[in-house]
Amino acid sequence: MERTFLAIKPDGVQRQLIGEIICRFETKGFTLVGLKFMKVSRELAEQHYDVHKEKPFFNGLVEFITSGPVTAMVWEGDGVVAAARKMIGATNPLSAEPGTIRGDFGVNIGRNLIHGSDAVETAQREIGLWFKQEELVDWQPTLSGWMR
Ligand code: FUP
Repeated sequence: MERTFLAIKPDGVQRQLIGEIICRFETKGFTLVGLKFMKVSRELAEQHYDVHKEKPFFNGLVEFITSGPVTAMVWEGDGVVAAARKMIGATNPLSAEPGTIRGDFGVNIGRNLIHGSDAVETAQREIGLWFKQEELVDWQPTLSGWMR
C-alpha cells in the first residue's frame, strides 16, 4: 500500500492548524500510520531539504523548519502521494487553489504550512529519514471499502 510523508511545519503548528490539517486527510479516507510532534535537528533538516542545498533560500528554510515544533506524519492509501499534494496545493500559497490547505490558510511561500512528499520514491526516502520502522503502525481500518 502506498505511503506518503507529511509534516505540518512550525507555522502550521503556531497557527493551531494541526487538527484542521489532520481532519482533512482523515475524512478524505486515508489511514494514519505514523505521527509524532517534535523539534527538528539541524542535521535532519539539512538531509530533508538536501535537494535544495544550492538554492538561495536553503539556509532560511533550515532555520525555519528548526525554529519550532513540527508534526511529522505518515499516511497510507491508494494514490496518497499525489492526492496529498493536490490537497496541499501549490508551493506558493498565493497561487494555491481555494480548497487546498495552502490556498485556504497561507499567503507566504516561506511559510506554506505543510510539507508533502512529491513522489513515491521521495516518500520512501523521507519516511526512512523521519521515522524508525517500529514507529510505524501496520493496521487497516475495519470499515469496509464501500463506506470510505
Ligand atoms: P513543495 O514541494 O511544494 O513543498 O515545494 P519545494 O520542494 O519546491 O520547496 C520546499 C520549500 O522551500 C517550500 F515549502 C518553501 C521553500 N521555498 C522558498 O522558500 N522559496 C522558493 O522560491 C521555493 C521554495
